[in-house]
Amino acid sequence: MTTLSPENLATLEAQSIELPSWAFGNSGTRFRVFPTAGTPRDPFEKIADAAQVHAFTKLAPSVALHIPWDKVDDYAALRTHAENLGVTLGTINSNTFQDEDYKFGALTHHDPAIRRKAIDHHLECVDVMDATGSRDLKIWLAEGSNYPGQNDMRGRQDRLHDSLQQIYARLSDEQRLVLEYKFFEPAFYHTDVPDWGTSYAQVAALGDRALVCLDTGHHAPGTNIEFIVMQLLRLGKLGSFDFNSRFYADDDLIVGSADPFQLFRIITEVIRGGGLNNPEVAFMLDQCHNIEEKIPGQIRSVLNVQEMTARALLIDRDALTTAQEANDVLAANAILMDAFYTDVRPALAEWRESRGLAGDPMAAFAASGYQQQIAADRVGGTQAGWGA
Ligand code: RM4
Ligand code: MN
Repeated sequence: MTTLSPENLATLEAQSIELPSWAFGNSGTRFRVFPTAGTPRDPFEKIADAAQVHAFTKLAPSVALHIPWDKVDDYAALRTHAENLGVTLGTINSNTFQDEDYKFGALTHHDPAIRRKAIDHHLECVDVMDATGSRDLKIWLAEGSNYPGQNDMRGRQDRLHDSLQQIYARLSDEQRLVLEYKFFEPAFYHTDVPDWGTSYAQVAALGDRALVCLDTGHHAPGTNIEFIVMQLLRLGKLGSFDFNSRFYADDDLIVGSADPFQLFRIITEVIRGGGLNNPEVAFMLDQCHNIEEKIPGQIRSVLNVQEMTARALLIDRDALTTAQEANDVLAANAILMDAFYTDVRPALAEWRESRGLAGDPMAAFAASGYQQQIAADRVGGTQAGWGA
């Protein structure tokens, strides 16, 4: 059996992955949202489900919230509830993609009243962050146009800068703004923050506490995502990951399911660039479980990240550098592939048991009875963003 060195195990023990509250709600495609038994009825129940993932894996100590989906009257109570369950509240996600007023833009809108409303929504998100103790405000904008000539792209970029500046000015010294990019959808002709370069240009103009969020599902097919990871780390501007995987568009499938090798390559660059277990680089999931069970879906996800991290830690860096500098193409590639093809699952299971965890968290959760309990207790829950 492959063994993991004490140094590698210490690294793995320190790993933490933030869960998205929305992963626990019902979601679907634009065709149908299939409900599941036991779906949370409010944000408190979403946190309870997320805490299960952490209890069985010790990998997911925080939960990201989405406003207004996770709006509550008393954020201090939500925070205490989370802490009592052994997790904390993490990144606050703004939402300017479901309001009639934002049909033609929000932070980029040419109408000052609508732009003001969108900025105010973000200021309200920072109020929430103050109450929840969250560090990061994550902004993803559904803004753009569908037809050439529809909008003045330059004007929108200028207004975006102004809007972001007003939001950034509201942050405390400990808080950060992360700007997520996505190459298309819901707009199909142009998107206002389509790529890492645009996100970088916008956040660089704000200051040190503004960084880029890289969602692994937000690139054109064939994009070398690990190159972008390398570059953002090199520039000190990689603030966070939204992990998920995709076959076609923004599929939001379980991370590492569509292309485990891509996840391995990304984590390899994270390690190379000093981004692993670095508080400056948040690991988060951004996924939806449309047809599979949600809590096991999240458990599978964090285990996939852990497994690929363990494999990437196995790369013999010294041998790799030697091979690279000797221009030994095949040897260098073989060193990487040896690590990738190593099955670390038995070693991870043994290590989990040595820490008092179940060797197989998926099986342990299934045997715990939690799923049956929530299916019986929670009737009519839809807590989700879409089609609820
Ligand atoms: C977007 C984007 C955001 C997420 C929403 C739900 O596509 O990835 O990160 O907050 O979906
Ligand atoms: Mn995302």
